[in-house]
Amino acid sequence: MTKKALITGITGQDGSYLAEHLLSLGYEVHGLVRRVALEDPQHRFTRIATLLDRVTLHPSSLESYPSIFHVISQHDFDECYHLAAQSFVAESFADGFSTMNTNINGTHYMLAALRELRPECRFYFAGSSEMFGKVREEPQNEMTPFHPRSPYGISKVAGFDLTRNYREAYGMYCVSGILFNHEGPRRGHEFVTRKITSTVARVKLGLANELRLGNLNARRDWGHAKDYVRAMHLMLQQPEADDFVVATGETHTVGEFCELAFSEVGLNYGNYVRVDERFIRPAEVDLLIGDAQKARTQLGWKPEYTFEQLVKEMVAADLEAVASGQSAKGNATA
Ligand code: NDP
Ligand code: GDR
Repeated sequence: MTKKALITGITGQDGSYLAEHLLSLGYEVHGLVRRVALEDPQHRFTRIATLLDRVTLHPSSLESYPSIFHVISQHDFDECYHLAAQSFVAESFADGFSTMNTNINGTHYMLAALRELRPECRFYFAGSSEMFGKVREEPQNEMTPFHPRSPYGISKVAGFDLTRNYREAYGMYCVSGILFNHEGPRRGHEFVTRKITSTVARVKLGLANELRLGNLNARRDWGHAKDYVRAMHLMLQQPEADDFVVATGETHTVGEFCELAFSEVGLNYGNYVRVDERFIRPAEVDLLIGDAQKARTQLGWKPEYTFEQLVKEMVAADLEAVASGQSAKGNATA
């Protein structure tokens, strides 16, 4: 029997890769999208442009319980991947209230509607390494305590707790992936990796002469989004619902990412990168490095991309995109 999956946030980086992955496995894929997106498909659906004839999109908003309830009432979904969120940490400092509202209530609405209508549907929550924040140990695993450092991180801890509570209180199959940073050519331009690789391309092509960044010393465990969506799917195929850390186990500074990305086009990053106070956060997460041993052992998951391959692919895609004047959201075929 064909399985039916609902993806919230299908227009985002992860949603687009996950939709492709599930389609390749024979799933019937549905996506929850904002009504404004349906009205402006050329700009809003760039990441899923090549999938539009193979997925069913439903207008809804994370701020509206009735709209979520209506979508879930229409199909007997087997799996639900709740990826939609205000996902930019810096924006959560600018407007913590709307981040909290979307991320916490949105998750609660999804869980409540599933409990009411589809209690057998398996639920995945997009948890984050930002929940570890001011880290208590290195590397971080499923037992590491949380200490979030931003409204975004706090909203993800609340989503994680809600997900666990629905599992424990109502016996539903609800899991959280604690995913460390994952990137790729479809990454939003506001995130540091894409900001770096798109500027590298513009510098190389003579369209820019500097890259203004905040904290160059922050360390992140960066993987490739294509690898991470495989883990999301595997988490919903287990005999028992459980939470998993997904990470590469390698950490690099923002400065090291810059060095490698500029060197890909034969340039020295020191000649272009400037520190700009505007991009320094009120509270920073200094160091993230994940221990994904449990995912490796129990899910049989491991990343296929190396850090070097990730940077190479992103720089190459941005060189091509900038040269051809492509849309800011990235090429759906990348
Ligand atoms: P993106 O920012 O690329 O995508 C976010 C998605 O959420 C978009 O589809 C966006 O829709 C949708 N969305 C945002 N607000 C609303 C709303 N109010 N109503 C309906 N839809 C909304 O994020 P990623 O793909 O990178 O991440 C996916 C999830 O995983 C997020 O929850 C993120 O917090 C989490 N995460 C991501 C990690 C990463 O490194 N990428 C690591 C750990 C967790 P639209 O296109 O209309 O804006
Ligand atoms: P992050 O990703 O906050 O880890 O959240 P981001 O790429 O925004 O920042 C990574 C690190 O780079 C530093 N930095 C800058 N960041 C941005 N965006 N712009 C800059 O100019 C800049 N200069 C330095 C940041 O301070 C930070 O230390 C991402 C998101 O995808 C979340 O949704 C997800 O949960 C986490 O990863 C895991």
